Amino acid sequence: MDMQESNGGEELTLSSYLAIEGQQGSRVIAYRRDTKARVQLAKGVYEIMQEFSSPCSVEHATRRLDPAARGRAGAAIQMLRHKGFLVPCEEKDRFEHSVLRMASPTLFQSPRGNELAAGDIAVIGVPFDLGSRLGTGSRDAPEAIRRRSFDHDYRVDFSSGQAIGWHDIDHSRRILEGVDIRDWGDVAFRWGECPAAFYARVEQVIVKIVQGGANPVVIGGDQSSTFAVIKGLLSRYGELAVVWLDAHTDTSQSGESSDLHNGNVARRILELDGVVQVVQGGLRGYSLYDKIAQRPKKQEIVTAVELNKQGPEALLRHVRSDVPYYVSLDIDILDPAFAPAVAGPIPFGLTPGVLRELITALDERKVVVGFDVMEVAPALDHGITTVALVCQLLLAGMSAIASFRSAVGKNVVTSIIG
Ligand SMILES: [Mn+2]
Repeated sequence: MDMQESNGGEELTLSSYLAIEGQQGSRVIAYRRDTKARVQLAKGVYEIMQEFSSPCSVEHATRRLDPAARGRAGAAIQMLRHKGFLVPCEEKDRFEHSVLRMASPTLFQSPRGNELAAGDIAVIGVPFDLGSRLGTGSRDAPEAIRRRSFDHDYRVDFSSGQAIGWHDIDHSRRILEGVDIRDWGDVAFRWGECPAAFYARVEQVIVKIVQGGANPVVIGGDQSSTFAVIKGLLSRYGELAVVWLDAHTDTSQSGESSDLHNGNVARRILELDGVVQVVQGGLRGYSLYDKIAQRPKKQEIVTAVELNKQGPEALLRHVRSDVPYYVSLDIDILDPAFAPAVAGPIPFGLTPGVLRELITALDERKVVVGFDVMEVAPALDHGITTVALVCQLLLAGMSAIASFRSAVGKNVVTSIIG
């Protein structure tokens, strides 16, 4: 393991959430109370961890070890960092005063991320639903989804420190292998502040994520925040196209033109100069006016019937290969029978299988630079029907981002920043 990679000069210390549970034979059981990550540590690894009882740089700790133990130290420290057992000293204070709040547990029990350790894919929660015209409740989604996500816990190979990913049975492939997923926590929301202040913070976090070389996965909240996410991404990519998966077009003209809510957010996004195209899929049902006839040139619409009948190709034929895509998923694209946890259910929706095949088809195109799942209102769920589904959709979306990253190569992505 290259010591440069783990930033040898930085001081690390033991997480304050660390608990040593006991010993099993020659192994020590370590547990993180917040993320519920439990790891069996070989005695040698445990001894390396103890070097950080008081803050210490990796270089310094390694030097204090037996020469025989030094060779394995890099990989062991990397693994301890991934699991969050070792944390940078300044991390605790930074979160206190920052735009983010720590999430506990993290999504898939992945390690925490921040500006110094952005990861490849950065997860953020947006527990905000004051932009919803239909009803509140999606503010609870980030926590509910993270809590449910333990079914698919993020694991790293013990010796290499690399993520082992997940096996996709239906497509006989391994996804997200070696991909560093980091949960940055929730964008901080303060009661009483004006929504614009919150959206500004969302944008700021996205800018930090892309500056760190990572790509974002966002868990809403209502879909109004997607506007801020896209503005943040434009700071890096300059031009973006959007796949908007939703039962509604979200292009309402009512109210002040400067307003932002989940009923007009797609129109506000269409108005952004850097957005070259918005392909909307999933529209259906009866509405007062014809939403398709009077649409701007860069808005494409694919109905739920077309998607259910023709599959992903109905939407994919509009997707270009020369521009990066952001995928925004309003969970009400699904039929309410499958995803009941929505404020505005509309029948005749997509089946989960069709939605997943659509995301997988986008994955194959290698164009997805960011992904969100919005509008899940856990209080309306039937048990865990919707949140369990969302956990799997998040894996599919992350895989699409990883495919883009591996196709472009990390260095090339960096050069896009300029
Ligand atoms: Mn929507």
